[in-house]
Amino acid sequence: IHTMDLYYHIRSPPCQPVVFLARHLGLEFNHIVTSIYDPADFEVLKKVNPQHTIPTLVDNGHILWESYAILIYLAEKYALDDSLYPKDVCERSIVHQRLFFDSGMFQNTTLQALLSHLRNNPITDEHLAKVKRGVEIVEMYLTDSPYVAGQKLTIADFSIFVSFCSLDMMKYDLTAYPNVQRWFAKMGTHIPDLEPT
Ligand SMILES: N[C@@H](CCC(=O)N[C@@H](CS)C(=O)NCC(=O)O)C(=O)O
Repeated sequence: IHTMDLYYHIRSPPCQPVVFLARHLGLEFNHIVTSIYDPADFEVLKKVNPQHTIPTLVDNGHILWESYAILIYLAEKYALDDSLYPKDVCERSIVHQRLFFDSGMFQNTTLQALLSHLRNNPITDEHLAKVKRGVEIVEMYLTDSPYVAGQKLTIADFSIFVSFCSLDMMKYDLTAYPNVQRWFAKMGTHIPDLEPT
């Protein structure tokens, strides 16, 4: 079995869903630790991915970046069945809706909030309102469903879980969101060797 290269950094939230999904699927990566702040690493990354973002996957010459595209690729190519990325058109469309919600809004909102927190920069009320709106939307996804896209664990759970890890790291208060709390705790059971992020 060949190994895939993953350009990544442990402290990069967008890398984590990919690492967690790989663990869940039992896949192995050759991890190429890449600090986007290190000029030498940056040059190496830029040769592979002109957009120079991590995560970047290289699977037998096939180069892919954007964590969402990587999650879909890994699930389609390496999952034993279609439960993580359902083939049913309607079920799949809900997974896409959740992924695009994270991609278009929630990942960036939570990532910027975490960065402000870590740098001791003030977070504006407007930004906090956006975080809250995102959290409320996920609480709503989980109203009658154990997972964000319905009855089964899907790749959307991995993405949105990591956005909540960012909030968890900044000690964001989730007590008003019981569905999110229940789901967040359960997600740990789907990821072998979940380390504090
Ligand atoms: N939407 C992208 C975000 C990737 C991203 O922005 N990663 C950051 C590190 S946390 C990065 O590589 N920044 C370097 C750059 O944009 O030059 C994804 O989900 O993969």
